Amino acid sequence: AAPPDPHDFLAVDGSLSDEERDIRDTVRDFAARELRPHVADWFEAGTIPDPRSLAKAFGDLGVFGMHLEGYGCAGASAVEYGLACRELEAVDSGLRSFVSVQGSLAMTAIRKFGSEEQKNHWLPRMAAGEVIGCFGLTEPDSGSDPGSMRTRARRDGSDWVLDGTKMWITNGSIADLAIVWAATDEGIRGFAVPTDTPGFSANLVHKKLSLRASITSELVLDGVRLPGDALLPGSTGLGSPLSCLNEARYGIVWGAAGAARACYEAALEYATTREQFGHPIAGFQLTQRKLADMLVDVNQAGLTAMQIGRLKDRGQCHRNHVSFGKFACVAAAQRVASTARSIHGANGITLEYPVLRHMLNLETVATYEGTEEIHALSLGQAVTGISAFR
Ligand code: TGC
Ligand code: FAD
Repeated sequence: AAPPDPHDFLAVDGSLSDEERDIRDTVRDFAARELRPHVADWFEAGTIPDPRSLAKAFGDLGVFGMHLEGYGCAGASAVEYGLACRELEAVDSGLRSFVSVQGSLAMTAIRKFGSEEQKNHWLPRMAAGEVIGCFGLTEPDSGSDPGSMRTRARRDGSDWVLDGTKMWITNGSIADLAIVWAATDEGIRGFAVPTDTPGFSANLVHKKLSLRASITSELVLDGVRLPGDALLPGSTGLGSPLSCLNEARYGIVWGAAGAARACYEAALEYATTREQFGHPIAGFQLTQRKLADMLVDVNQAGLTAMQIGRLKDRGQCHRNHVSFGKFACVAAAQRVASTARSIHGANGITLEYPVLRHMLNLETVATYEGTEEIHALSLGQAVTGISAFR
């Protein structure tokens, strides 16, 4: 057998179909051309300077809702969608987030729970990147426990009136459409809220030290009056938003594997070219141990993502599989990013190299879409049958 490729040690990519490889390469090329050259500046600026153009470019690339069927969506497989997430997050978690929130959260909520009219009205333009969506579940006092939300929707004749505050909402200030989850007399339900509706406002979150190449906002709903058909009619209870989260968490499984890969590759390159004590630092045993640890984490994360993707394409992916992947791959990526940063020495703390940027981003990735602790408890419950959430 041939010796392993340091960049695909377990030859997992060798198992990709031609179509899967094409999609991976298309997104990889786009990322190298359109994203990687700018991302450090965006991170430093703490924003995406021209999010409308970026949305249009993502739309043209075909990654918004690419795994959804119909309504202008590509109907790609789970593995194909995962490969796209991996390539995007190898550049920056904030860019994968942009795609996750649009496709796996906002569009998925409409695809799963929307009326035929809502699907026809919103999805084709969202797939094209002409309409930007956000997904408002979290509130200032309701994060891991979204069932405790205070945002309320009450009926007034045939209208709905929404009051409340959502917090930490990705793309909230630039969105045309907010999917807002609110408590009603019939439990938690979803609403399609055009952001130009009177009473709706969004405020940027400033001073973030993580996910800086991403726009994060507070949403304020102050007597937002909506017609009856703004309700997503298929949404029934907390399980509805949580089922959208499964889709976004699935993308994170792959994305984290991408961030880990990018950090490992940067560290390998740096270690072989940086010399101290008359030798490349890659020649020191301690550095080789770090590279070996990273190699294992990167490949195990890649295998985990691929296996969960294959299960998903066979219709056998349970939400506990997704929790396993989010828990395992994000933790692996955090270890790899931290080790890669140490290999870079002082250079590692700058934006000239990607490692600290990934390390900081992964603090968010470990927090959103269910914290590390929440997924640990989901796995604990899965294997013991005992819930330790409350
Ligand atoms: P619990 O009583 O367990 O469940 C309520 C109902 O929901 C069902 N359910 C799920 N359904 C689908 N998928 C899942 N993952 C589900 N988890 C639970 C459950 O079967 C039940 O259904 P039913 O019919 O019996 O009523 O609910 P709980 O209140 O005890 O909470 C469970 C817990 C803690 C696991 C859940 O609330 C949770 O996942 N918390 C974390 C919250 C979270 O992840 N928020 C993310 C916000 S969005 C975001 O972060 C976007 S980041 C941007 C980006 O992705 O880039
Ligand atoms: P808390 O729930 O208050 O948790 C604080 C700590 O307590 C954590 O360590 C947690 O694990 C721990 N904890 C909580 N409950 C338990 C328990 N039962 N057992 C043990 N430990 C526990 N939300 C959206 O709805 N839409 C978005 O687009 C979105 N984008 C985001 C973007 C960014 C950059 C960030 C940082 C967050 C985003 N979020 C979004 C919010 C995110 O989903 C929440 O931050 C996350 O769910 C955690 O909630 P919290 O921050 O309120 O923490």
